[in-house]
Amino acid sequence: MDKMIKEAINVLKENDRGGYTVPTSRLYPFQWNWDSGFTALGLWHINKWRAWLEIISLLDAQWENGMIPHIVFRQNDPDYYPGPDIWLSNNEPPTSCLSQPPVLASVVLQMVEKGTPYDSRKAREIFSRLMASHRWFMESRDPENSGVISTVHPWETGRDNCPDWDMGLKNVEVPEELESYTRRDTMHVENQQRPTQTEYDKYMSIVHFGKKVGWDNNVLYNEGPFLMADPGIQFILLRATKDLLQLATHLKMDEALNEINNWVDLLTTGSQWLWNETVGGFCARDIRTGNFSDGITNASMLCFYANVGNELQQKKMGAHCERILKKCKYAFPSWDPEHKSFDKIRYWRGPIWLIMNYMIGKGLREQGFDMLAKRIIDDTKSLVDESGMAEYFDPIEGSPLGGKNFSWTAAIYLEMSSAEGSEQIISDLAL
Ligand code: 9WN
Repeated sequence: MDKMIKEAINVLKENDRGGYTVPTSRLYPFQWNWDSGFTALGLWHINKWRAWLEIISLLDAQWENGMIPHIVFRQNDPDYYPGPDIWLSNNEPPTSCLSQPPVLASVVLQMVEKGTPYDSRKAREIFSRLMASHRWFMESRDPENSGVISTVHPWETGRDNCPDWDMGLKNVEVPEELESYTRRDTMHVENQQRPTQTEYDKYMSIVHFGKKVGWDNNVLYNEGPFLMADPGIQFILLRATKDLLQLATHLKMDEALNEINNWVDLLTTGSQWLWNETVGGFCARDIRTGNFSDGITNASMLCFYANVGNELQQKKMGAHCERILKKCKYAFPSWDPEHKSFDKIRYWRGPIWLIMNYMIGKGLREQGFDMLAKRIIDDTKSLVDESGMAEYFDPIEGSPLGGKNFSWTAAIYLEMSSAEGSEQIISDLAL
């Protein structure tokens, strides 16, 4: 255990690029949005100031309209495609032109709750930035004020090639003028563990469309090639909004309370639109056709984290959780192992992601599903103890997949170890 704690600390130190952390070297050589959020949780146990810096450096790239971009390019790097010269964001620092699941307010609240008066001061400085980013989601990704948050690109969901998006991607046409390109990801990770070429062509086609319309969010919503609702973004945003409310109360930002309370109500109502009666669970949904995805994912399980659903719905989700755990040696797969599209090694079509486990475990515990929470947290720690700080893991074999020495894996390991009493060991080993 001490050995792995030391290794986790080293991973975070090695991936530090001076004020921000890359997810892993070579494969992802830039700063990613939700990666930095989770990484800050781990850094906090090593160096509190450095944890705040992780968040401040990400917010430094926030757009004027409030959007926190999904990638920040502080230097070019030929190891990744598509880089800054493809996105052409026309701002400083250059960024991608989409966002990612908004975990920041939850991370900041946690740092403040566990922290010192100094942490409250920092949070006060960044509170209005967080408000602006939530406002951006509520306005740009839900222009109809329905409480259902849309997403215009699978990359924005952070669960890039999950079968949830297959139906939406089917309608994306690859334009003839799409420039030819060379993928870099498959030079670092085996093909079978990454999205397919067809999926990549569609990802790039959406980027092509976005650029053509100057990333106008209204056009993307009304005419864009892809428009789906993601239980991941919906539940993470709802949880983060509730956390923002707590933060506002704690920091005495009373003038913000009304607006945040309205968002909580709206998102709670909108979340019901994701309930798929046929599956008996929360699923992704195509906003234009109303068609549902038919699989339970690790994002569906975030209903507990957001505390969404009535008693019966949560009971049904608990039953899905139990059923799925029985099918896997390790928890929690990104796609239902009993579904025909399950693929235990291909990225978001089966493998386990520690950040998702962290949020699922937390939610289950808060809603009183203690046994399920324990299984998920125990499995998460075992995966790292047995297979190291991989990007993702095979839920049947437990083997490491994707990139190695991964920042958010290391960070979640530290966060979970600290929750179980290793706080002192971590700070001793961090010296
Ligand atoms: C595209 C960095 C990111 C994560 C995402 C994960 C993967 C990128 C990619 O890596 O996405 O954003 O190139 O595959 O899907 O969740 O933030 O770790």
